[in-house]
Amino acid sequence: MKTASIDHIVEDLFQAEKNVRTLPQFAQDVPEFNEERAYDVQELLIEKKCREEGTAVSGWKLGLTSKAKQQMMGVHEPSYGVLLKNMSLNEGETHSIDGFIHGKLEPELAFVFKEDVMGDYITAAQIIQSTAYVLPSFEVIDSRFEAFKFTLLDAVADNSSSCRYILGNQILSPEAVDMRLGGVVFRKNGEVAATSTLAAVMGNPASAIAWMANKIAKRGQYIQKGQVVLSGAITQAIHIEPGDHFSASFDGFGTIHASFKTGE
Ligand code: OOG
Ligand code: MG
Repeated sequence: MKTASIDHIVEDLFQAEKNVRTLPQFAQDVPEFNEERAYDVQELLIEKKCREEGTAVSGWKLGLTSKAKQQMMGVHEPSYGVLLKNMSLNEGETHSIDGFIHGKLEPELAFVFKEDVMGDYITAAQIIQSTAYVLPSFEVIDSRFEAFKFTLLDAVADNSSSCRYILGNQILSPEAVDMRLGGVVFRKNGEVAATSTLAAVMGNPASAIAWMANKIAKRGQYIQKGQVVLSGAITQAIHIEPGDHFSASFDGFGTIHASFKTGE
């Protein structure tokens, strides 16, 4: 596949996000487009965003790690993406949706690392051992593709629909959390929208992160000390409209909140 076409895809995805408009999905129409090329696009897109937006990498995100999300999107494999410092929002504030094309919100368990995690036979136990603390979070996802529809390769190129993330303020040691039975109640405007437990994320969110650690090792990358990793949505994602208030209560952690409006 020609470098020129890769560069073209990177530019289209960058401009779509910047100008808050959608693109048609492309992966099925580009000959020789495969998973490796899709992650090449993602890497170049992240480099461009760091350069042009004056930001830096803060961590990673997993996508499509739960059956609820896989069924919702019609994609049956997980993916990963990169988080940037300028994607981070403060918990409890009211956020503008003006920069989102068709943003959706999802509750996730976030991990913050106390050491580098390097290697290609990483286990869930090693992930837990290298984690400084875990905390509840929200991810705002926003696909740059029309009608939020894509194949796995489109979504990978689009940095796995990453948009913003919100970390809660209550932290726990990973050993203190039941990574399977820990319950989550996701509410929109006071009503229960979805309930689940942490096992929805590949049996255990730490296993999902181990999957990613092994996957990025193939590209010579690793989770670094201080980085945050979102382990993937525990429930389905819910469309955000101005005036919406969301909360997610996590067993043992309390509740995180996010509200949305139009305007700055
Ligand atoms: C892909 C990203 C999914 C998650 O947590 O499952 C994701 C998408 O559904 O747009 O972030
Ligand atoms: Mg997510």
